[in-house]
Amino acid sequence: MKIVGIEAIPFAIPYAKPLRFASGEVHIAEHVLVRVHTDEGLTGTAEAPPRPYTYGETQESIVAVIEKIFAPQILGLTPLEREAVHERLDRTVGNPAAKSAVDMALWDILGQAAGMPVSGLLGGYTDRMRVSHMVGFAPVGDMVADAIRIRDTYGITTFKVKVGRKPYTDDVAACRGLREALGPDIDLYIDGNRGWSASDSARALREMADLGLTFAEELCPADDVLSRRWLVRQSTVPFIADESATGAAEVTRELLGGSATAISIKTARTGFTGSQRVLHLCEGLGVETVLGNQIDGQIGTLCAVAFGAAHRSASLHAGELSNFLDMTDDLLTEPLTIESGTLHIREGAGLGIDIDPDKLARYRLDT
Ligand code: MUC
Ligand code: MG
Repeated sequence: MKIVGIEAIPFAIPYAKPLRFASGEVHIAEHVLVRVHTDEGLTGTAEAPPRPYTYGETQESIVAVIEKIFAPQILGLTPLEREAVHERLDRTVGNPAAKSAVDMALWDILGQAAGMPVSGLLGGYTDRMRVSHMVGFAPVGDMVADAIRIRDTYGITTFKVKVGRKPYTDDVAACRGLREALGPDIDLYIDGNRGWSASDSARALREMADLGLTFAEELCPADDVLSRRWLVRQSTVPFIADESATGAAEVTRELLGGSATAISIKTARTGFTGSQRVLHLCEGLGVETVLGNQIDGQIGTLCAVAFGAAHRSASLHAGELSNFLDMTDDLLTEPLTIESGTLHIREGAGLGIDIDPDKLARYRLDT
């Protein structure tokens, strides 16, 4: 079975509720639907969500790199030759979302060809994950109301609070408001998207010492090398590297350099193949991971839960699988549902991604 075509289809779906955080904000999901076609009629599907302010990818750059650079290099290979595919994709540095979508679409083909779910092929640990929800910047009262609505509607009891604003005391007040409103049984952790200095981060962590946070993520830039190590040494909770650790080599550098003590794994950034490398590296080093979210739509979320549920260590903590709830619509024929704070993988062969043709026609930008 050979790869005979790759489509990169840009589409745009507005958010009902934009997400705001220290390194940017998202009002419209301007993603790319990636379809890999084979000569035996199987099609693998995945979604690439560009994050321009983080990795420099845009919707246009993803379409261009797939059509002009990646497709010509991998057409004619078989979906089993994943090492050869990655060798060719990795001649080009960067472009993580574009590479990941191609990788996950290839796994979808493998699952369909084998008649088995991708989650089972990856590891088959369980069929579901507990869900963690991100609370973006807003006045404290709105953040609290949002978290209560999400808890009461979907049964979600883990929240990642976006921090990194100046003054840092606004974020401390927001976290305190959330803890007071939600009570002691909720898991709360924070993500600064590099917005604070190391010294403000240290002060904020001290002032929130009584809030029972479970993790602190990317509070200050990893490029502030010595001050970040200084901060991580004094953190009393695992310090997650997210955008500073986008692959196995960076994960190794950040962990061995003392600039992180836990790792965020995002299938939108490392696909299934690279995410497995990172996960196994972390397992070998005895480092905790959290399944992150690159503000994925439902297709990306289905990929993320397939990966997280496949692995014991990836499913220990709640996975960030709920950003799609804030979108006005999506492309799946059968929408994802979160109940009792839990999201299930799709049974059946491959990833179980079934695209609604009318929705794709409505939201695609290339026709
Ligand atoms: C996160 O964990 O940082 C915001 C930017 C991005 O790339 O992902 C989100 C969430
Ligand atoms: Mg993050």
